[in-house]
Amino acid sequence: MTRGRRLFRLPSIVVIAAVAMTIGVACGSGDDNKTQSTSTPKPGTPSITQQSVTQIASSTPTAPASGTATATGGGTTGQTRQLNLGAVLSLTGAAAVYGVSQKNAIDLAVAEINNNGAVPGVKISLQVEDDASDRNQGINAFNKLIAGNVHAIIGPTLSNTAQATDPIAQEKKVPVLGVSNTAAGITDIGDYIWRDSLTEADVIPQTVKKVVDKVKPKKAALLFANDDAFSKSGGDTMRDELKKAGIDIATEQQFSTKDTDFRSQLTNVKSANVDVIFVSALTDPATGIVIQARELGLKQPIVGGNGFNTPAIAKNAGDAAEGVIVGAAWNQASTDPISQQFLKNYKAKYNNDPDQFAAQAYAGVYILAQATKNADALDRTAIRNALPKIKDFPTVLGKFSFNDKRDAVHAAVVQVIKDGKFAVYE
Ligand code: 1QQ
Repeated sequence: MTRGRRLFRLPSIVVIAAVAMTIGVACGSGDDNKTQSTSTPKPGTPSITQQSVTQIASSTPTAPASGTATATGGGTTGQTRQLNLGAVLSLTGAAAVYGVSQKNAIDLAVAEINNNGAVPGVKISLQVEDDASDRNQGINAFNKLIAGNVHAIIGPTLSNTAQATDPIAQEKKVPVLGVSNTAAGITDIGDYIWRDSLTEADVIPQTVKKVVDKVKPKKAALLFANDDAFSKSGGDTMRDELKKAGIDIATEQQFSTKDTDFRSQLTNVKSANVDVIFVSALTDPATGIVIQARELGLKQPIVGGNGFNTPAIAKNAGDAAEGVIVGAAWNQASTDPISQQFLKNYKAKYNNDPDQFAAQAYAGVYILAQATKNADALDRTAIRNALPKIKDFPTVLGKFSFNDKRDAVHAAVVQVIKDGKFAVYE
């Protein structure tokens, strides 16, 4: 029976999403440009004043909501549920390139849902808080949103911050959906903590396998930041997977996320004569390492972890970034109609391409809206309890499910930077 319903639901949701998103391009600009212009720092620009933005749901749908409700066979006739959604994002600070991309995508999804009835029966009131890429600011943002009665929180951008914020939400029984946390152990914090972001442990085995097939390395170097939860966890996973593949890790080098000069570590890498260089780092150190490695004459393939999944790497490292390999949860080459439509709508609204972080954040809004629709009641616990029912749910990331550890299940892709863009590494 579940299967029958699913088969019925799949095509109609795809069609509705496509229709709603098309309308979204035409009418989703006014409101969002306002929040957009108040809260979008230039990627990489440090220390812009911390942001807090509230975007209240528009009450007048512009799409034929009754028609879409009939088409899904959804059970919410007449009554609209308002999901009070909080988002804690790194709009400033070291992780701003990821957070700004996430905010853009969340605004797009909220506009589609509020203005076009993309999830019939659900509207969203969105409150975005900037955690400034900092644990303490993240804690303040979580406390503020929880006291303000949000039903659920998306974020925070960094695993490093999630380690500090998520126990607060768990204690207060507020569901959290991480959309970019990839470190090990985040969902172990408790049964209110979920994520739609594939972990490093999900993605890196596939990346290593591809690199082994194509590069056939015998010796590797491993570099990672030792003061960031994601960077350390990614480094651990890379080490495990390289060992499993029988590759000798000839040298391990550590650095801090704030470092800008990696020449001593890279000089050690140079004398180790390796075949491939693995790097687990956030965008700024990742960019510095790529540039300085090439300056020092290191020509080996560089393989990054999730921190490399931003166009900022190619933009800021230029030619030095060509050939960099990174596993991801999404690539714009996906032929999935939801993905194609998302790409079109995002480009129309923001005049640039979305990245993996945008796709995951966009999927996160739809997942929480769908859970709100399916929930037995409109409250935190009911929404949390509806999350396990998200199974083979059509999203921009492909068919999406949660596993029994509340982590994401969907296909991953290995990418390579080619002509300044992420192409599929084949
Ligand atoms: C994490 C990450 C970062 C690269 C996300 C922005 O994966 O902190 O978990």
